[in-house]
Amino acid sequence: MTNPITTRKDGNVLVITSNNPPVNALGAAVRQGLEAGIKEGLADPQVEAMVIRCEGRTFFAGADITEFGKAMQEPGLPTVVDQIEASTKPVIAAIHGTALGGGCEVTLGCHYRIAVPSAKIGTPEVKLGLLPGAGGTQRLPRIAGVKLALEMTAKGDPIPAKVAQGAGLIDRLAGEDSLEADAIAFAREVIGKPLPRASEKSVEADPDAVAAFTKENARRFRGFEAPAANIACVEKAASGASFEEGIAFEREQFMKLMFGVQSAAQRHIFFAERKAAKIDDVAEDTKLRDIRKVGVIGAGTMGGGISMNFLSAGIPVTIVEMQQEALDRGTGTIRKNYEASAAKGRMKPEQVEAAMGALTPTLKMEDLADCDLVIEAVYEEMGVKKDIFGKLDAICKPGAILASNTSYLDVNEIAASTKRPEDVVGMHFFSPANVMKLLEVVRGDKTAGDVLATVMALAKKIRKVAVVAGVCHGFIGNRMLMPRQVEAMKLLMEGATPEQIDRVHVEFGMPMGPFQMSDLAGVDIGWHRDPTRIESIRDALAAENRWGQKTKAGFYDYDDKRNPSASPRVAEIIEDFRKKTGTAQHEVTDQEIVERTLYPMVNEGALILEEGKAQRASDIDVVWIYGYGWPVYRGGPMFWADTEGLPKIVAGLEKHGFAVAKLLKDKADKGERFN
Ligand code: 3H9
Repeated sequence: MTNPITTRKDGNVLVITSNNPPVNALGAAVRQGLEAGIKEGLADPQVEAMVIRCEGRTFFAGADITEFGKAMQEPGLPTVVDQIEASTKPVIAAIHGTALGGGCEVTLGCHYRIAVPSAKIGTPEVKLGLLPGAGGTQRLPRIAGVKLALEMTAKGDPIPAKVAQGAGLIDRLAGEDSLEADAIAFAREVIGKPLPRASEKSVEADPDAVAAFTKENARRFRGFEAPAANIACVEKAASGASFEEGIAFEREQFMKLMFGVQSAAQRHIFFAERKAAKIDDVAEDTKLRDIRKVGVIGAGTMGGGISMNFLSAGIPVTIVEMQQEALDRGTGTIRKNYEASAAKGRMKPEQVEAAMGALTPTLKMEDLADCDLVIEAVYEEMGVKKDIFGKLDAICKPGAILASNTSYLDVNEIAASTKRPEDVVGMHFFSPANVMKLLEVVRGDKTAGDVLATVMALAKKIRKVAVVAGVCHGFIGNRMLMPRQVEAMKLLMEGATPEQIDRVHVEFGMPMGPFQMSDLAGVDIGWHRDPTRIESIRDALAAENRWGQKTKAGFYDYDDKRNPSASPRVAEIIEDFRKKTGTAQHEVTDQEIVERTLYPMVNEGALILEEGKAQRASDIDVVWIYGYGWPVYRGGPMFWADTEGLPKIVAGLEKHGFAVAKLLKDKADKGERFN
């Protein structure tokens, strides 16, 4: 393997350059090279200062995550950072792209930092269930103060170079195209000056910062272990402890997190998300179709949300409705949503106008003739969808991609209503479509490889995480939701309450439980609309206009601020059904709820894999993390099953009389895992 680190002398400055594509991760060879580079600079009497820089698209994006969990090769990153800081000749970090995690820590070890204005700096370790373990939690508060150190470490979002400069994290901004030269010039300026070393600084006291920050973010951090560990490390730095004591504490916390289940789960999702973008039988270099203009059919909640994704990415959208009133309402909602973002400071007024200016509302399907991609987002009825696709076939230009936002229906049947089934694909967005990150890309039997590849690439452009699913009822996500909802209803009949079942799910880490979800989505979804026909608890609720949050009553009662409370009326309805059906009652434990609502999801996931409807178990995990809010620290249902132990899942399913999927049973018997 060639050495990723090279050095060259520019007069009295040694330039140490890393070239380790794609993101200059700080793997063993890079660390060894950096150590050698610093030694070379120190040993060479002609060298009076050093610059550390990177080739390629970014400065070091962090430690090499693929090395985690394996035996660490020397030198470790903390040692390298210490060596840099201890240098008796000034070392300057020259930053472009993103200096993240260990990359940020390398810069904190340097005596000075210069960055291009477009660069970002941050410590995202918390998103991997970790903390900056190469001195970052101790050096950051010493340089940037306790408040910013808490923000950066416990939340993990990078900050732009300009903001970092304001906080003292960046000493100087370089020209966008002259970083190396500017860094060398900067290095020459500081030769002979006293060396500022972060570890020698004291932390400015900020006594209330930790308590205030913890309180402010309690909701955001619920269930996660890493934020508290990051906070504890910064608190240690602010406690008056010596740098060495702080580092020892940081190390102890880091190792605890590193070998914990949560970090393993979060690292799994980091790679799973990236793997999901790869389609096993479609070549990575497949030529993509050009998508310059998108059409959306339907200006309802879904169609509007879908349109916003493209408008926000600067891709013009033509939106079609049947009636002027619905069209006006839909475009009005899009504007209102953008203006709300602007009011919160997330967009500039001119960006709102630019997005709205790229939207063409129309009542004529014919106006879709020049679109490169058309997404149908009308209600779920096969007849209506087939009619629309038949018309699109006649209207759209050759090569246009025709997509359906269906969440359940057979994409093959929809495709068969056109003469170009190879151009037809499912693009299942999740509501609210402008917010939720997941996109299920449904691959029909005849969908062309370049159509799939184009849609996957487009997903990245509109900042979605895309997962390929095969055609089956409900695809990956909704198909797995079904057994959960069915069992939740059965548990109600057997003695559980909606509050108990929802609480168990929320304590597990889900944003809401099955009944809270029903109330949010609408209890009347799929209802036959005959109030005299009452065959289920749902029918009874719907007949009484208990349609969920929108009518302020569903499985719960709601006040004007949509705060839920247990409903005595619902308890009566449930009791009535229990008696009517003569369902045997027993005390339902929280553990039984887990076994009967979550284990069947794993079982369904195994069936989906068996049938080839998902490419890999990690794709299923990605669907549930980004589409339904499965807690990322549990790594998705299939990863969670692995951590619980597959034999335990199988035993639980058998105990409750479920038919266990063959793949799940086989894996459990062989001691294998899904991931
Ligand atoms: C850390 O630093 C711990 C230290 O504090 C303590 C040590 C003691 N390692 O995302 P992309 C791969 S923890 C290994 O698609 P983008 C990635 O898997 C680390 N591989 O590109 C992908 O591979 P493939 C803290 C990595 O342009 C390829 O690079 N740092 C790493 O959309 C391209 O990635 C972080 O958490 C890595 N660190 O985004 C930063 N990073 O092509 C993590 C990426 O085979 N990285 N890869 O699928 C990122 O956030 C983004 O990758 C980045 C670029 C923003 C840099």
